[in-house]
Amino acid sequence: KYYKDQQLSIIKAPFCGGQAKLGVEKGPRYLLKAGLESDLNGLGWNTIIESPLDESEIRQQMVADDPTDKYLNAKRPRFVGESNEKIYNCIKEKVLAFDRFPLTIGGDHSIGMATVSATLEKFPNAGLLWVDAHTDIHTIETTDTGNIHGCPVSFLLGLNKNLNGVPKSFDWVPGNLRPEKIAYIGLRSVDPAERKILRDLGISAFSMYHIDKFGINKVIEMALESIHPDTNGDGPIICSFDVDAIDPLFVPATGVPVKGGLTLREGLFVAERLAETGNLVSLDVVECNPELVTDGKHLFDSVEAGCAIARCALGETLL
Ligand code: 4U7
Ligand code: MN
Ligand code: MN
Ligand code: MN
Repeated sequence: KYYKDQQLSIIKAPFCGGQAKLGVEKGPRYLLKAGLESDLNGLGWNTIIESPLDESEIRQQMVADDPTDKYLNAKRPRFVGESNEKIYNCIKEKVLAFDRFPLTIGGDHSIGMATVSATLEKFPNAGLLWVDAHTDIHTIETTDTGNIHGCPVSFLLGLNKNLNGVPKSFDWVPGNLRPEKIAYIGLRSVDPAERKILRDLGISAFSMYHIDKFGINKVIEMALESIHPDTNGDGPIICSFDVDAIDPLFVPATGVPVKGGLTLREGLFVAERLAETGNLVSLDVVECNPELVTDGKHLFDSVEAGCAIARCALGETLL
């Protein structure tokens, strides 16, 4: 509906600076090695791969650990801001400018500030579905861990007003997403300061409690209605899917696992339901960290789940 004849770009976002654990920069390479591109070709998508960041350079920069790159409570703000600006420009200039669907594979979830910002410029009316165990809405002042992968939503909302210490790093972020356009699905780890932001801004949040109470289908319906209230849920949808929304039983290879999550089927159903709407305009699959496993089965399960999310959201089970 929103793009030319099944043209899609896979944007590799091998970034790890939004959190502390090495390895998440390997996510894109592992998802591709598992056959993601040919799977999507099999579904009829014409694909191009974009690489705005170099995996080994990112890893080296992470290991080198510049001690001056800190601001307020945030760790590595310049690294995060400058890397994300590259992802943002790539998606705008090489993907959306050519009416291609952006599928961004991470990488840590700080990249959501780039992917969502870019897509919103093309689809200003889009709603954002943030599928995650966490709300990722800390500001650089409220974050306790200092990990900016827990902050991208606050950047999208323009909540970080005091960026004087890192003036150039985030000046590309429009920060004009309206709180009414966001809905969360899968929550089960929300810090007190995040809870306050959610409540103050009246953001729609569907936790695991709501999924148990209403069922996943009803929750998705409620989430879509809340981001597009005037059209019964119909309108462009941006989905940023953190694999940790799914229970660590199914996706163990992720940086901040929280028990009690979506079953694999519930997670894939979210993706399938989005495909069914025909309204998906952008998808991120993030936070798969191939280094955080001890046995090969866990690695395979996690990478395969990441690929399956993308395939389902892009029509696999609709055929
Ligand atoms: B992810 C956390 F404290 N809230 O701020 C934080 F629990 O992108 C976790 O969803 C953030 O994986 C998780 O560090 C970020 C923590
Ligand atoms: Mn998460
Ligand atoms: Mn996240
Ligand atoms: Mn095992």
